[in-house]
Amino acid sequence: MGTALVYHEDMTATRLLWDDPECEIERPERLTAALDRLRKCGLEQRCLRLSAREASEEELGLVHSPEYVSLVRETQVLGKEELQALSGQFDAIYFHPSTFHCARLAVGAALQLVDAVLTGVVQNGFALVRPPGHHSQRAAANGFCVFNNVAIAAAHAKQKHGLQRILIVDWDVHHGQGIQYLFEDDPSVLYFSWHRYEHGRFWPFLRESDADAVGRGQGLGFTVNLPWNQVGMGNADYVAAFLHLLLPLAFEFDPELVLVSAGFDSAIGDPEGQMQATPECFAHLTQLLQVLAGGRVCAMLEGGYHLESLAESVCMTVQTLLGDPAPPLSGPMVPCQSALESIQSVRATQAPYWKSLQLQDVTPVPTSPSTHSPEGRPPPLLSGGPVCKTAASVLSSQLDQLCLHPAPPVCPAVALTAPDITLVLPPDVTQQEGAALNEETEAWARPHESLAQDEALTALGKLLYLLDGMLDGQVSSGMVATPPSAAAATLEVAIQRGLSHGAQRRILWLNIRGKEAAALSMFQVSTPLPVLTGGFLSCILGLVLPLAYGFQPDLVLVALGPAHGLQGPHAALLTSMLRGPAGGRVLALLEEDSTPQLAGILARVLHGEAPPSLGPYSVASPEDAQALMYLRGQLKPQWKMLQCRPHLEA
Ligand code: Q9C
Ligand code: ZN
Repeated sequence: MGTALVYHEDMTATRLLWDDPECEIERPERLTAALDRLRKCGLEQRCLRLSAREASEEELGLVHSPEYVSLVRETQVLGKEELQALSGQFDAIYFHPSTFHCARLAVGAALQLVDAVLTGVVQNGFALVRPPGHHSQRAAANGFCVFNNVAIAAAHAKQKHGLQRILIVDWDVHHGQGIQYLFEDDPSVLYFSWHRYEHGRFWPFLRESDADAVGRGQGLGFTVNLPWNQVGMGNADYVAAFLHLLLPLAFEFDPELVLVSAGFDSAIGDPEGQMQATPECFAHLTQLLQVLAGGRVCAMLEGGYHLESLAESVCMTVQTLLGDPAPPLSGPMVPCQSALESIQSVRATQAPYWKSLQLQDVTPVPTSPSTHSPEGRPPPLLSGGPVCKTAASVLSSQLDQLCLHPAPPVCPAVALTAPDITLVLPPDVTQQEGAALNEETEAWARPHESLAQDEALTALGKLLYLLDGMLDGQVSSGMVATPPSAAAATLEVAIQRGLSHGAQRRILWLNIRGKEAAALSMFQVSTPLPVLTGGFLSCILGLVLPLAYGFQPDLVLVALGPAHGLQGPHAALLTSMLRGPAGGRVLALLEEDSTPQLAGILARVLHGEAPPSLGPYSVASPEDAQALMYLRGQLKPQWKMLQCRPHLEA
């Protein structure tokens, strides 16, 4: 199942016919620049191209009044003076004789995309459209938007496809107040928008763009506004907003479809947004959304006025929809204080409506955890104790030393409590899978008794071959199965090999194998991995991913031991999400008695396929929540991506 790209050249027709400095940035080149770049990068060719159709008036009527549709229809025959006069009746709007046609194509493109995804023609897609839609209201054009493309697509998904839960993620830098108004009392549409707000001093200057607008009636809690009160928000701020706010709610909501109001005026260089997030960030945001709704993600273009930044960001989004790994993020992964203030304020405002926000950070971090440590006292920080006795005992002294380094190359973070190898390789190297048993493998194996048997040696050879391929950039991700008796030694060799490969490497090692000795240091974290969906997700979103995004590893090693205790969908979700911070370089190490189904599901997510939905949300147990809160509290000073509130109370 592929990715659709919906477009029609006619949408370049509408343009500003008079002088208006506010409106001149919304120009035809926005579409041609994006499309040219998609072609140059070979991305357009990889998509299923769909030509946009015009939406019918009945479809427009799903959200707009008949009078308003007539008003726009009649602009087709107006002269320039009349168009300008009519445009003046709205805020930041220009009409052109082609506006009605273009705006109907934009809506039609959104509808075709939703239909293609919901009928299983494609997995996901992007609608390259103008005019944009998210400011448009039932009876008003606004902010360059004529018809509300995304809102009509959501109404259509409900009406024609019977969907009951649709998530709209509006990452445009402006508040999509049009979408908010249209769904504010509707609990079947969860609307999330972040936007430049500056305490109300930025367009559209609305009180209802602030964090305390949460919807009304049945829709209470289904409007989520994240106002940015400063410009300059960057990659760390956007990723933190997703991990600590949007994703907990989104998993709890469990959408059947994700619609993205994909405006790129929130990217670096944009004159409207004045933000700092790089185009790669949109690859990460896309990837983070693809774990929802079984990967059914439909992105529709909204704003984005810096042509280079827009084009590159569109490419990043489409490339990620196609399943490619997201490029690493640049810059320090440290959210700014203003971003944390905003995130914390929305979390507090929304907490009454969402279980996933409760029990987390609503009380001060306890000084003594009740359940975490077997001895009933907190494990000592920087104890340097082994993460896992079997696998890590030999490494622990080495790790202790590494902990002293300012940029330690190993982060064996988060020791959370197949028959032959399945390789995820580009087609041209798949054939060589058995070729790696050589002298070097034997040399690595020699110190380990458990690696003496042929079977273990063969697995090690394959692992080393894969590891080299990943670190050289020829292989994106991989999976290896080892005999259980050789697992610990194989893991150790993998880490040492990874560290000794070329320049300094950072490896994030997740060792998931059941009960562990409690251990906690800046670079060793051990915690039970909760099995309830809520506890599992808070552990992944609140601990594992922030650590991983903060650490920015060159490689993630996920070792699933015999007692890993994870259900297939949980393991798939974790593996899939770990591709993000590692540029896709995830190596899964399975012990051979793992089920073939698990190997299959992991192979698919490592390939870029969406993990299956986890299904209905079940809340974390108080013990799991407490243990997590304690760990986060201990690690927050060093790992800034764990923070989701400013540190004034510290
Ligand atoms: N300098 C979209 O991005 N002008 N619309 C704001 C502040 C209106 C933006 C002026 C911006 C409309 C879809
Ligand atoms: Zn915008």
